[in-house]
Amino acid sequence: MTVVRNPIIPGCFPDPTICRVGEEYFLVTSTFEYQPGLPIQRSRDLVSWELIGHAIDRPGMLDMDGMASSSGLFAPTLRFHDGMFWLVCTLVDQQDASRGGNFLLTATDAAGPWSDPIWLEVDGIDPSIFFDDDGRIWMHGTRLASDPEWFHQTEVWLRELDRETMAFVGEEHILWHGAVIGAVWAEGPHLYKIDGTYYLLASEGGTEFHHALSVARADTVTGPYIGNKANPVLTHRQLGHGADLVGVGHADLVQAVDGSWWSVLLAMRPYGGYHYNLGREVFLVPVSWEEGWPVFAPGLGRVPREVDVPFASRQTLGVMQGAASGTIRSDDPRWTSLRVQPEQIAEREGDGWVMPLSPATLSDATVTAFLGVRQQHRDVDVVATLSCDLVEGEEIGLVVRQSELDHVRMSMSSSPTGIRIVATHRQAGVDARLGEIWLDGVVSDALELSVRAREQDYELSAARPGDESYVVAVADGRTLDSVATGGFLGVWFGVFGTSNGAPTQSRLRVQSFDYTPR
Ligand code: 6LW
Repeated sequence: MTVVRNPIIPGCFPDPTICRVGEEYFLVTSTFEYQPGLPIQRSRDLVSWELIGHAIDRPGMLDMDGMASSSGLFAPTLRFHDGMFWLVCTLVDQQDASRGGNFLLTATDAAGPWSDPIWLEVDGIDPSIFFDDDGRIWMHGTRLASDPEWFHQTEVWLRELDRETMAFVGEEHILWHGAVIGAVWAEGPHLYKIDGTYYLLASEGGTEFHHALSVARADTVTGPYIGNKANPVLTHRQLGHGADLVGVGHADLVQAVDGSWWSVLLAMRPYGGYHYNLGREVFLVPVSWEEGWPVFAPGLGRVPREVDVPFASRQTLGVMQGAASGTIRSDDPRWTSLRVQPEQIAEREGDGWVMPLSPATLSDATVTAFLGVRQQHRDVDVVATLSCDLVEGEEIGLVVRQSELDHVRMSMSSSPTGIRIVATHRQAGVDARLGEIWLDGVVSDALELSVRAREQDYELSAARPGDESYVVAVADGRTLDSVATGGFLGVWFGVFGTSNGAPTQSRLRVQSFDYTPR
């Protein structure tokens, strides 16, 4: 027995999609307003994952400027066919439906380079792509039903894609509205052909508490698709809000090298009440086949916290799977920025960064001077060593971020009487002061800002390196998760610098950034 812990990838990595190429597995997740976008992770045992690149990793691939938080890159699908990786995804602007759309990228190496986006003439979200064994390519996805019978009824559509022109051909087919009458958001569809039968896997109920996984099958790709009598085949919604895992859904299937079947899916781990600050994380579930239907977590019917993965490498056990730990150097692929690539707003300098301050602030849904990483552990210490020759009106600092509307930021500014450090809680777009301290000196000397997260307490403090540290405020994390704020994301820790609207020449030096799980 080789027992591994779920989640296999902690932190905000929603909507996992997976494919296998030979002995390697590749997995991609949604990234919304963060860039680089669509992280590509690779594994040889489904358990230990390495971030090898991002599909959206160069300036100009997508225009996300002005897109509010939880807009941006939604659920992708990754497949390998004919010597090539195919990735389909949606760029969503929740405020302006005329922007974005569904697109396709290809690459011969999953680590990149990926092609520029090829835009597809179809609305909706959650595109997926299926390569039939007769050579035909079928795109599918979900969108609000054109003639709905209930609120937020959606339809899963299917249409053939021409390999040469990458354009749709033939008529469209509607395959599925969900397994349950009244089901909202039948989404995240994926088609497979297994032993001559076509299977449609889809989630429904919305990607929160009522999320559920259903399956249907057909003899021909265009249907009709008949739902499994056991639908929904996997959900935790019957367990109530006190369950250790909630929101199970958005699954993809993969057959391992040894012939066994597995599903990756998302779920959330609430703590400190019904709040899941780490966002939607990636879980691994064994799948068996009975009477022509997949059975998820056979004999259990729930997402297990421990999974026996017989082929998992023993070396990876006990290692923090897929997680950040220690100093995060500037060449680490886990760094993200908002709406543009990190290289567009900052320069690497040794292990750290130099980031020009931005007139835009963290409260603006635009490009701003921000660099951050996901919170992947409930209990963690984050310490940033920052310095800057600040001009009056400018601030640099550390933020615990959900969005431009909801975050807790600790800002330093300079004055003739010393350094002022203020903690501000922005909630639903309204700022409130949480705490304030003053230190002697100027900010051009390095200062350490830290967040000590223990369950839902986020303690913010400041210190001169090697000196006593002063607590500025303790924020309640229950105000920062998507249960409290809406949206699709988990919490990020980041550094920022703003001139609050004024022209600026100032540059923030991020000398170091440590992330240490406790
Ligand atoms: C995604 C949808 C969903 O497009 O949430 O979990 C949406 N499912 O399929 C955003 O992640």
